[in-house]
Amino acid sequence: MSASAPAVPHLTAPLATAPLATMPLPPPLPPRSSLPAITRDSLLALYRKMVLIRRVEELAAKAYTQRKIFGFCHLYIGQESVAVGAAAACQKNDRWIAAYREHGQAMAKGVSPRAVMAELYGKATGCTKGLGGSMHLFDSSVHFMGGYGIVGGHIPLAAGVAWAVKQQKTGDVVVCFFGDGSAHQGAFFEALCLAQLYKLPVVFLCENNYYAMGTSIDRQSALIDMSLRGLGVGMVREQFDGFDVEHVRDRVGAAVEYARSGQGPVILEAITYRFRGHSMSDPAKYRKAGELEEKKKSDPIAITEQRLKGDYGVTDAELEAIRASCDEEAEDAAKFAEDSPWPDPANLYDYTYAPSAASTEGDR
Ligand SMILES: Cc1ncc(C[n+]2csc(CCOP(=O)(O)OP(=O)(O)O)c2C)c(N)n1
Ligand SMILES: [Mg+2]
Repeated sequence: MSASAPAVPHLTAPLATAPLATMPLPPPLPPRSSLPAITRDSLLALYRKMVLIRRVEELAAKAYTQRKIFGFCHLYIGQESVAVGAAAACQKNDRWIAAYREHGQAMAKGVSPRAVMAELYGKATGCTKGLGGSMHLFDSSVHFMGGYGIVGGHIPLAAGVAWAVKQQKTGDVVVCFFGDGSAHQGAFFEALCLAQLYKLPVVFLCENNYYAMGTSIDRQSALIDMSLRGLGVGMVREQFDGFDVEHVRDRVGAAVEYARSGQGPVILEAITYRFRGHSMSDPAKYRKAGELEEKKKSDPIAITEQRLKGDYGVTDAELEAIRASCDEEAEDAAKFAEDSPWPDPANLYDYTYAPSAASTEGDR
C-alpha cells in the first residue's frame, strides 16, 4: 500500500470514547428461600424418599451382577440428598433434565421405582419403554426430560427447554443436573452464555462429587468451585453443602424462586460424594486411603436420621418401619421388572421422533 493511499475510515476513527461499561458482580442469592419451614412430617417424607432411592439402586446393583441388567449403570448412592432436596424445592410442572447418573433424579421427580427398574431391565413397562436403559430414563408426564449419556450434552438442551418455557409464559423453571466433569465442556459454557443473555428460567445444578470417572476434582480443574464459572457471564451463583437434604431444599428453593421471578438463571454447586464407583464396572481403586470412610460420615441418610431423632424425637422403631416399607417397595419394583415383557421389536422405531403434527391433529 502506498503512503498516499486513503486511510480506511473504520481503522483510523478513534475507538469508542466512552469506557466499556463495567459489569457489576451478580447479587448473592437471598440467604433463605421463602419455602415453609421443614416439619417433622416433611423431613420424614424426605428421609423416606432418600432411603427408597438407595434401596432401588442397591437392588439394581444386585440385578446387574446377576446379569439381569446390561449396559452402563451409574449409581447415585451417596448423592440422594441433592435430588430429593431439589424436588422438595420445585413445583410439579418444573422441568428437570439430567446426565446419565439419573436414577435418583428421575425417582425424586416422580417416576415410579417400577418404571425405573423396568427400564434398567430393558422391559417394555419401563419409563422409556425399555428402549433407553439406565442412561436414558425419560417421563414427560412428570416433566422429567431425560437422562443423557454425552457429558455436558444436555446442558444446552436445558437452555432450549427454558427458552420454550419462557415463550409459553407458564412460570415454570428448568433444573439441569450435571457433574463437575461436565463443567469443562464447551457446550456448558455456550449454554451459560445464552441462558444469561436471554434471562432464561433455568437453574444449573452442578453435583460436585469429587470425581469425573477416575479423575479427582483437583486433577481435572484449577477451579474447584464450578459455580464460579457463572461469574464470567454475570450469573448469580452459589456453592453449598449438598449432604444436608434440608439445606439443599432451601438453597435450590432460593435459586428456583429467583429464576421463576424472571430475573434470569442461577448456577449452583452442591458438594456431594459418590460412594460407589463411576459405573458398575469401576472398582474405584483411585481413591485415597480412608477417603471413602471419611466421606461416609456425611452420608445424607445418616445425617437425616440423626436430625429426626435429635430434633424431632423420632424413634428407632419409626425409622425401621420406614426402611422396611422402602425395602418392600424396591423389591416390588424388581419383581415387576422381572415379570414384565420385553419390548416388541416391531415398535423399535416408533418413539425415535415426536409424533408429527399431522398424526396428532386429532388431539388438538
Ligand atoms: C463428551 C463425552 N466425553 C467423555 C465421555 C466419557 N465419560 C463418561 S462419564 C465421564 C465423567 C463425567 O464426570 P462428571 O460430569 O463429574 O459426572 P459424574 O460421573 O461424576 O456424575 C466421562 C468423561 C462421555 N460420555 N461424553
Ligand atoms: Mg463428578
